[in-house]
Amino acid sequence: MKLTINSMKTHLPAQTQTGVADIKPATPRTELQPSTQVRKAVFGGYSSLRFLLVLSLSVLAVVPWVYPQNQAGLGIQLYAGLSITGAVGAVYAIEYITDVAQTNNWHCLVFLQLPATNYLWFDSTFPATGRRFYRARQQTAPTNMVFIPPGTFRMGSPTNEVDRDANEGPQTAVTISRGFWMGKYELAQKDYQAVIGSNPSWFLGDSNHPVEQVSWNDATSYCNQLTQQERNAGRIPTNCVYRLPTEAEWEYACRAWTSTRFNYGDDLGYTNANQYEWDFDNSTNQTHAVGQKQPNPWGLYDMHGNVFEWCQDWYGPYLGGSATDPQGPATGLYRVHRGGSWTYYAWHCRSAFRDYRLPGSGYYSVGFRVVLAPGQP
Ligand SMILES: [Ca+2]
Repeated sequence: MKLTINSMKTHLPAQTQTGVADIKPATPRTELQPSTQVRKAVFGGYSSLRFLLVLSLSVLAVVPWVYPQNQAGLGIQLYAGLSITGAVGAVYAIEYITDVAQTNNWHCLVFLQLPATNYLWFDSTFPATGRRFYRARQQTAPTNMVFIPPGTFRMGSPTNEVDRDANEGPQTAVTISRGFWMGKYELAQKDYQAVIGSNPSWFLGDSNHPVEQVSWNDATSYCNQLTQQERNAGRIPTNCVYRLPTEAEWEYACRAWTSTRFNYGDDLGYTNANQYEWDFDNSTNQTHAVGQKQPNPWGLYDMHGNVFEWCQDWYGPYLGGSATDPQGPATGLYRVHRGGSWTYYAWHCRSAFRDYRLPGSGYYSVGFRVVLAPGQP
């Protein structure tokens, strides 16, 4: 594949070797802020990393999370990617447009957690032809959400796991290819009420309890309304969505790179369960305010117990082998919910335990938590 660059010459900084581009910054230059740096790049297609080392134009800019896009500098780079300089662990929204005249049409591709102070990111979704102009905007953590990094894990339980169910296998090697934000807590009644205007929960009195008796349809409707609300307020990147986690995302986040029965260990005698979960043995037959037990290694609370959590997927058997970003069956009768609940014994709150119900009905043992992730590019 040939990189297509039209016209022009530029005045190159001394440390660069070449640079030709027909792209100019879309808006006037502004002052850089020291805390965030953003580069834009444009390139016309590539077929190998070696070929990437040809040419690009990059624009240094500062674009905090909710600010309008502004830019702040111009430099020529020798790679067709996006070079980001920032603090290790900071999360950036990588966005692109295809037309610099349409700066209100940025599409979010990925949330990137910076692995090094200087990091070169490549767009693996780049089409065979065309152009993309990129920017990276540093994000502050959305309220009560934690960043879940991409990675690979073994979904399901091994056949020798104590108290496992048959539908937890065959284990599948799953890659979660893109990072996402996930609710630190099960969605509380007060949060549901704030968006929907009503509270269907059975256990009323403390709005910090998880919302329940929400059907899968109610949960997805909540996510859609929250997405619209936050987009209108400019608080989330363009085309990013709040949604339910896929079943794979849920288990990946629950496990937090653990492979034990629970994300705090195997606990074969269930002697430590009380520290981490509300289950039938300690719940006194009710839900409890979210976040009262110990979190998992990534800071997520109540992944074991309290209420089950609706997932995006239809229920179906695991396929084994390997999969990237699995979405579950294309259709089905039941929707998956995960994590066990106050109505179930501790062994049903294991990381691999699966359960499912009809999506049109609400249940007092089932709630949900949301994720924030890029939508369709
Ligand atoms: Ca739960």
